[in-house]
Amino acid sequence: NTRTPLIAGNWKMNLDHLQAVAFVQKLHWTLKDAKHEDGSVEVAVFPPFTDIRSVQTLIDADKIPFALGAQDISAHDSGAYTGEVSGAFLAKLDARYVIIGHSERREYHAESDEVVAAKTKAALKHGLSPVICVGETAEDLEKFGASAVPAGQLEVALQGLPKDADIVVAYEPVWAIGSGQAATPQQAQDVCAALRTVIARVLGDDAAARTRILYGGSVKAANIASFMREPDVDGALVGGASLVVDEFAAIIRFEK
Ligand code: G2H
Repeated sequence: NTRTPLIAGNWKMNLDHLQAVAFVQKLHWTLKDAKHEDGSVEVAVFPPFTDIRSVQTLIDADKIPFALGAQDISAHDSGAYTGEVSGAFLAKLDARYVIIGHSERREYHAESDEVVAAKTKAALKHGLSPVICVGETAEDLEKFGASAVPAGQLEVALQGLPKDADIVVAYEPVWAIGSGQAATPQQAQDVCAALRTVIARVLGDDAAARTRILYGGSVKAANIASFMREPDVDGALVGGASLVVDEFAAIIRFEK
């Protein structure tokens, strides 16, 4: 396939803006001459909102080839929504991506599939590429198998999108997040293939062939290659391991 692998670092609520700048600078030095420089791998970092301006300034000044993303977005454009952040503001900071419906948002902020769908539309409206997160809990896995819940979540998120929508999908089994226990490459492949079928059904074959589907959940340097060998896994959404320069650099340098 012709999909460019995407290695995405979801920092969650870690690194203030000073730490963020130091981290990105160090990661860039560590990666000098790595393959992301020639565009064969795309690297994106997802800092907390308060860091985005600082990271953007650094990336811009030093011509660092990392894409920038946010961890959440408001479903609204502007107005009386205390504490929320508009996609319009993120776009002005050159953010290219936004994570939507991460399981931690679904769990701690009661984000429903409908909220995820509304935020997905808001992202696209402002020219951001939504990284739509789906995944099953341990309980879902036992009751329904691996694919049913994430496929259902994705189906709702994709309703009404244009066929050429620029989206990314992240499969993150909830039981594998931050647990140290990643899915097996075969499990990840099976669900990512099922998700690609959902994209084909809702948005068509071209969208399915073009859209990158990431695996997330305890990805580290030691297991990245095994996931990247799978035909329907186009990259990784990395949490804990994206906070350690050498570890994240090694993930970006994966060899199949
Ligand atoms: C899943 C993942 C990043 P971790 O949440 O989104 O985190 O790699 O720490 O399991």
